[in-house]
Amino acid sequence: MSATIQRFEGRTAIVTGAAQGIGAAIAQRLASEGANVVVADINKRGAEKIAKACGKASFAIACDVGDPDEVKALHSKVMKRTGRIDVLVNNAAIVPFQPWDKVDFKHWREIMRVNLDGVFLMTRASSDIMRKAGYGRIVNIISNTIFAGTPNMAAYIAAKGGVFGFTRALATELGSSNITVNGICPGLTASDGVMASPHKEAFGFVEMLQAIKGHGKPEDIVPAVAFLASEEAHWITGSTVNVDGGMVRW
Ligand code: NAD
Ligand code: 4PL
Repeated sequence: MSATIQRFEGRTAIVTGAAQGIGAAIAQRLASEGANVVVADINKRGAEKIAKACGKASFAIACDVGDPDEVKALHSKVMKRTGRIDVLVNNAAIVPFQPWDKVDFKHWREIMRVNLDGVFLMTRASSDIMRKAGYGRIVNIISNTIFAGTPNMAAYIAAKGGVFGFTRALATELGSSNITVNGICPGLTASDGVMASPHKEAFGFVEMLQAIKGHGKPEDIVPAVAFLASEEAHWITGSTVNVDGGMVRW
């Protein structure tokens, strides 16, 4: 899709987990609307490929969002290169398929480290820069599993529920700095990760629950993210929007 509007001209946007899947689609859309996109991912080569597709104002940074030192290093690099952070999309996550019998403390901790601590670390560092500038847009990618209680994802759903609550709390903390914080809950989406996992077997069942039929694709998630990341969404904060073909109708 070639967007003609340029809502992100002159803006720097960090998209985590953008080497593939939903994050890659978000990164390319923000770039097509003029953003300098920081493609942040633990997968360095994948991130470089997407940064190239985003165009020459964008660049890749290898970063594990759950590692405090790596998150700190990412923020110094971004500030050196662009001097600003206008948009943060917390999209990076592990999307496990883990039957309850296999949910041990090691699994639980790793999911919390990446999917919840990662959101905290990225947001702590980015929002401190946004506060100084007096402008910011934070969009957290959650999941409609927090409403559905989808099987084989207990630790994941617990972490995403944490991000849902954090979105509301942070909206309160950052409102006076002209920073909005909102969430998006995708339903089952044909991302690279999902298509390489047992989750892909669930499309038929999920479609049966949807108000609008079809299989969710990364491109279906992007418009709501871009809107909340734009200047004109200034009156919306602390909100979470389901983007799932009406699966849970929340
Ligand atoms: P994906 O597995 O296709 O891609 C995830 C990306 O995150 C990968 O590039 C991976 O390398 C990166 N990543 C993983 N751990 C990381 C870390 N520690 N630091 C930095 N990057 C890391 O996933 P996806 O399906 O595109 O999911 C993207 C987001 O959407 C996630 O937050 C996921 O929870 C959410 N979501 C996905 C679905 C779905 O059905 N695909 C549904 C609801 C929500
Ligand atoms: C409905 O977030 O929202 C499977 C895998 N099914 O990761 C998800 C649904 C999955 C989802 C998700």
